[in-house]
Amino acid sequence: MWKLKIAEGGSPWLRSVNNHTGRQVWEFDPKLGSPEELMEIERARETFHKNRFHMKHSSDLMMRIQFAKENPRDVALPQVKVKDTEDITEETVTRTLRRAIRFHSTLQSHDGHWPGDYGGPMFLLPGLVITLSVTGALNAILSEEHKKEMCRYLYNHQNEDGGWGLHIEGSSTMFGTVLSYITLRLLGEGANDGEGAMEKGRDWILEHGGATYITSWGKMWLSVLGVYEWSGNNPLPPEIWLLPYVLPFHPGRMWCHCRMVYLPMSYLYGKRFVGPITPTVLSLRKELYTIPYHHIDWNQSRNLCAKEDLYYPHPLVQDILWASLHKVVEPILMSWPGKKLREKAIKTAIEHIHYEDENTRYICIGPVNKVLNMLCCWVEDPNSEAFKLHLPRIYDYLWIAEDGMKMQGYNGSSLWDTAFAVQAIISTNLSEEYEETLRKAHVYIKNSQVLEDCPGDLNYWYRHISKGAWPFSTADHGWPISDCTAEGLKASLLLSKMPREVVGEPLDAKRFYDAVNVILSMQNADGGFATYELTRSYAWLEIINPAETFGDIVIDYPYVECTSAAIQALRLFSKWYPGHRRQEIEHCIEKAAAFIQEMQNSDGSWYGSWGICFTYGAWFGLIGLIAAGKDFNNCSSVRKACEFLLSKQLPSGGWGESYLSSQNKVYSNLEGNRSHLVNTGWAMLALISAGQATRDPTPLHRAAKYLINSQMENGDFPQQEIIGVFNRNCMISYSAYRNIFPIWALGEYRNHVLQAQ
Ligand code: LAN
Repeated sequence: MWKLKIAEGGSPWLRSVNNHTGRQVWEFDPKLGSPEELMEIERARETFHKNRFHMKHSSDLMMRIQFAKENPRDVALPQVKVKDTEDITEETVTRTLRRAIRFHSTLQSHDGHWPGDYGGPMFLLPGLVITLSVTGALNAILSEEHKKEMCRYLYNHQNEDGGWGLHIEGSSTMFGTVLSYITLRLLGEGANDGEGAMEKGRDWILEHGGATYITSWGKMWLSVLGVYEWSGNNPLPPEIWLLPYVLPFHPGRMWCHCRMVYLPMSYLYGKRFVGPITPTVLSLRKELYTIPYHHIDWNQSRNLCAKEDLYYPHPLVQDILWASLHKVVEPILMSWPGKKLREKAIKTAIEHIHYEDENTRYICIGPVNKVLNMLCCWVEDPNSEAFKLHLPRIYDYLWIAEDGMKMQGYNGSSLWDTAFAVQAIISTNLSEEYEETLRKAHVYIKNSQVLEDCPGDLNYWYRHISKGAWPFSTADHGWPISDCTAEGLKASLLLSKMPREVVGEPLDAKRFYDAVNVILSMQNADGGFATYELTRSYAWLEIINPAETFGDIVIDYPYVECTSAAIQALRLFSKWYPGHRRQEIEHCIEKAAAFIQEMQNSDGSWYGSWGICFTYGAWFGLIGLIAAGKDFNNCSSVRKACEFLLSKQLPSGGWGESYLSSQNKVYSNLEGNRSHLVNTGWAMLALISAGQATRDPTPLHRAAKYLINSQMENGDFPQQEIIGVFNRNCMISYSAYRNIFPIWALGEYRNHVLQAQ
């Protein structure tokens, strides 16, 4: 049976700054599991498989089954429901909350965090499997059980038309389909296996023009594997790293995720690296194309992209730029004396790769550069220590649920979920009943703060300060993020005001000051906050975004959420530490609030945000303004935002946004106008903070009813549609949100709506 292990090292090649706090790794042990447990898991798998076209999101049941065994709950409180005609009583809400928090507490791991499935994107696992195949490490790293579960995952997420999407709920794309198909083949599936599934996948590819129509990132992966020629790629010259920083398109000015992904890509491109040509590779060359491989016009293929994949089409200037680089500059750099420059650029690139690896303890900033960096280390030297240090960190990205084994979008979302869970529990005013949970969470948050800046000259490495920041996942990952720092700070400030015999020692004031310092250092001149760094260049740079499937990736844009989180954290901090950098903080908050108002659309909504656009934007937008001292009476932005939200409430009482909201920047309900627990939670939190209860509590009662009635027998809430998003077009799972947001919203509802009546 599979078992989730928390905060364990176990390999001499693993490095950690805090004894692996937050590390989550699944291991297979054939000796584990009673027949009943194995049956329960099998049943969960079968149910998922049976409903897979209709319910594409798994419910993270492998972990939940394990934790239910490990942390049995004391006597469960009986369930409560509210009838349509009935009013909600305080007793009902309190009971629902107790049941929900008790349940959620059983999902907490011993190091204090809430582990969970952070899957969703379908293009991540292929990068790993291609890298492992090319480096010959596949069988050493993936057991037969791993491979079986990965195949299960891929088959489970094949769409009815035979293709695969960019993410689990997306319609089929060439990027998703070709990569998933290849991954299955590399994992050992034959071209006609899967009871017709492989054939259907291949048909999808061929009917849509063949693999030359894959997006640019796909072209890169295919070239590495040897099933596509490098001359069919648009140039990714590593020489860009040698240019002066004053140029607006210097990679040091780009969004760190974009910079960190194109860095190893440019190394591989500069070397034109191709893995060993195996019989499978030769066979794939035949399987993926409509014409014989050696007849393909690679120059023409550079700019092909299936219409299903095209979210951000290349503007003409980009095509001209790539064509001139391809035809004029590349030939120079590939032959003497231009080659000298190429060698220098490649050396610079690998230096930056090593720096990133070392300073994330080989986790890397995300799943894409993780595997690309690992590949580059192997290409540089297959026997290198760096490659060995990379290998055990692969498991940090793998997660298993009843739909199979996937590669996650990060090495977990642990700090983020823990900071939210703490705030949710505290909001209920029932904290004294959950002391143990809060104490453990406190330990986790304290252990996850980043204590040092990265080494060396930060400017040389294009790095912002990190000391005092909180990351999204673990301290070993260590990249500082503006809103994670803010949420970490808020949660630890709240905990510092609780009795220390109960929740443990508070953080030293100095560590709060460090966090405040990070937040203040991340404000842009326009008042807004981006994600990991200051915004370092211009939005027009998006014209050179070559990734057809992603929007808004080139620079780190300021966002309403990050800005709002900063306001809230600074406000809370100032309340309890009024003497520290007061004026700077006031000034920062004022500018940040102005930015939030500036970002609001004329209909009162906010987009340009990370979550599913509108309800998430409204939650942060409104709470930020309120924390900055605006209110319904003195601020028209607040009024407009409330109106906007109220206009979107559904007959079923809640709110439910489709991922199309984010893609199209137009508010879109879920199919059938269904409500979604998480959207409903966000909308309630926003409205309650803006004083809706005193104006007209009816919409809040209706929403609360929906939340209460959705609770399941065991205190859990059902998993619904996928809720997170990045780069406009790709969805990502936040598996703890179905528990956190009903608790938080009902907590606020209990204290600010019911008790205020
Ligand atoms: C994340 C995860 C966390 C998230 C929040 C902190 C919630 C947000 O408020 C700011 C943005 C951030 C940090 C974020 C940005 C995009 C990420 C890093 C991700 C969604 C996790 C995975 C995604 C990353 C870009 C995936 C790799 C794909 C590429 C296109 C490089």
